[in-house]
Amino acid sequence: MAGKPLSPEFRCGYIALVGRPNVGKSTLLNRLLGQKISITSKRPQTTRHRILGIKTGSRSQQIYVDTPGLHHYNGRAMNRHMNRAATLALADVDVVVFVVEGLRWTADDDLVLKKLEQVDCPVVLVVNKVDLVADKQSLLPGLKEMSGRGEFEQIIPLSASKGDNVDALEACVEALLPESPPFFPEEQVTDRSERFLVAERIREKLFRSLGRELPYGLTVEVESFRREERIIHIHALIWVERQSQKSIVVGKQGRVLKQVGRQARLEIESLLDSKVNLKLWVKVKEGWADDERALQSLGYTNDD
Ligand SMILES: Nc1nc2c(ncn2[C@@H]2O[C@H](COP(=O)(O)OP(=O)(O)OP(=O)(O)O)[C@@H](O)[C@H]2O)c(=O)[nH]1
Ligand SMILES: [Mg+2]
Repeated sequence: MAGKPLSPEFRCGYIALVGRPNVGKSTLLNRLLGQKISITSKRPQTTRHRILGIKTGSRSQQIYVDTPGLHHYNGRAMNRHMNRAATLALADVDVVVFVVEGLRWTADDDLVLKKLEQVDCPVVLVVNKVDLVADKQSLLPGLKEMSGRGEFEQIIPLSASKGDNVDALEACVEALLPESPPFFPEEQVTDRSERFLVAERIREKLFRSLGRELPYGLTVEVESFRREERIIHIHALIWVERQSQKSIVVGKQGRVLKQVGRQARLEIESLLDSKVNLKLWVKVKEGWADDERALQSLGYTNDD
């Protein structure tokens, strides 16, 4: 694109990826972009913010918005923040991609469908994880049944983790974008800072290493980020809600924290293309995840 005149038919616009937790929205974003922008895990409620993934080609600039999973929640401030962030992402987009998991339909999918009644842009239904549908015979009637649940521009079965049929989604989305010059420079792939991406990689390793309950009570904050000629020094704080959680995150003789730190450092080195010295501390902030002010100070802001 650089230097070349833009074709008058160039398209550009925003595409929100929405759905209940754990259906594969972030995996799909990374697959569409061909690189890791959003963190993923087998635990629901991994994504906590809106995150842009920008893909610029010769015909279009597709600006995908990854979102937290919409869900019925128990009133905790963090869950409220996540649902609000996902809902806000529906405003002012050109296309909505509603992601569901195989042929399973749950109460949270209904919640998403209800939200979508308020949008007036086209909605594409993505049936993800088709690689897990054992009975392939059930796929066609299953898709037909799905089509009766709402007004969808198209229904696209795919596998985000294997990459099957993702190009069909991209072609569909591209055709639905308005003609417009690009909004972002062609080399920009996200709106998020290096600090944010680093904190997220650390959180991913924690989510993947820790047991079932713990991940929801922790968050990561990059306290300092200092670039030297050949190395970047990063200090990060892992905030937990209770003292007992701190010992779990640290592990026996510091083993868990050490392993998380090593895994995160390797990924961050490749992300930043530099040697990294990563130092992690675990700190307790009582009940931070249900405290609006604590949330704000830890980066969970209203417009985010
Ligand atoms: N088998 C299979 N697994 C998938 C596929 N797509 C995603 N997954 C897995 O599903 C889990 C959830 O994926 P995520 O991308 O984190 O899901 P999400 O919708 O972003 O989840 P939240 O951020 O919690 O809302 C991970 O373990 C993924 O590896 C797929 O196409 N096939
Ligand atoms: Mg996600």
